[in-house]
Amino acid sequence: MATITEAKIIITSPGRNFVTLKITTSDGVTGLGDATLNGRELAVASYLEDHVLPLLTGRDPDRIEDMWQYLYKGAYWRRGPVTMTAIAAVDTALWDIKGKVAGMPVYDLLGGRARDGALVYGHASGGTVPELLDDVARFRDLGYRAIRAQAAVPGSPGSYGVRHGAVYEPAATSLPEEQLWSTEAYLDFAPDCLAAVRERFGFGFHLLHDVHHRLTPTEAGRLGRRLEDLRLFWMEDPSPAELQESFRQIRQATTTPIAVGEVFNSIWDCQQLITERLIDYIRASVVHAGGITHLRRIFNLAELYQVRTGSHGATDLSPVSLSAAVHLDVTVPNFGIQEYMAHAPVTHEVFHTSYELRDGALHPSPAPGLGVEIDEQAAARFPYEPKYLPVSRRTDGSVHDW
Ligand code: EZ4
Ligand code: CO
Repeated sequence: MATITEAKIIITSPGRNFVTLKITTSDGVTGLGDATLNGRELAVASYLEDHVLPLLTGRDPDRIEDMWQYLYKGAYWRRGPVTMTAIAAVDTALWDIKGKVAGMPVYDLLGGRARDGALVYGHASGGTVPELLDDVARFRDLGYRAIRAQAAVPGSPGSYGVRHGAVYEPAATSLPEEQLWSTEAYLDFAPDCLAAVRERFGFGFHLLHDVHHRLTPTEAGRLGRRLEDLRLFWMEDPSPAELQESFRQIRQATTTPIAVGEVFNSIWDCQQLITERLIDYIRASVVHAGGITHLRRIFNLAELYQVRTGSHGATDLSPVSLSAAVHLDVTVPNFGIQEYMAHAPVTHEVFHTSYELRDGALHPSPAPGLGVEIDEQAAARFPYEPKYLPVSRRTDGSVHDW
């Protein structure tokens, strides 16, 4: 029996911060897992370094489900983003190792491909509507078949999702930037802005929009109703989702499809949303929802209720978890779409990937495991930089959901 002989944490900042777990077995096989929790990176690094790595040496890397149960139940303290991201890193690394040992890509370990590639959506944005339209045109020219559209709201400088420079990266400052938010200005602007996209480009592609948790269920229902004729693929994170039953109100108000879940950590965060069909797409990710093992459980539950998948895939999810997501995406029958913000070129100096974007879809490579390797010497050239996500404040100075 092979055993785990070494496990280490690699913290690196090629373009942005990433925390990566690398596990090595007695047979010399290595596996990678993403452990990046944007803005709280070192908490997961410590959870792994101080409390999980000492448990790994000598254990059997083949027993992935047992490891998951051991780390989840064995901690006694359950769920939460830090714990679940740490478990995800171990889980993902063990799937990578199992694939390499078997000589199979992870999608074959998961039952084989149910589709050729994973349809992705790109992020178009603009400081003005004309700028947004130019950016949508750029994504159309690149062959994207699904595009998310976000633009700066006049009178609300803290609009979510607007790119400054080449890459959209909200965790950009060494202390949290405080941004001004006006729900009224947003609700006045968003329907006209999205209508301008359909007017110029028509309906021959999927159009998505991210509300980023900023509306009440009443406001979200009103927005969804106003957007119905634009036939969005989805309206993302219309409201914060701690109160799962609140989505019933949004659901009853509109037929615009609803997606939620990028901040979820476990199946229990979305159990009611799924089993009562309060959403159309579940956005939980490999890295923040307990790894391939747990995300597959969420996706399988969703399948029973005709809820499709739409995994989070912003650039703060490293190429390791993006690759893991694509391996899982191509196997599940209820796949919907995969978010894809291409990583900055400098990120690929550290993470060597093998998935490919073709015809608006990501295709995992048939290489054994996950098909991602880390260049540790390159990683050492990019030391950790403390960076925080912004904070939203309403026009009266009170804190709002960012
Ligand atoms: O704000 O990943 O749909 N994508 C998103 C992301 C999140 C970031 C937070 O770290 O909402 O851009
Ligand atoms: Co989002």
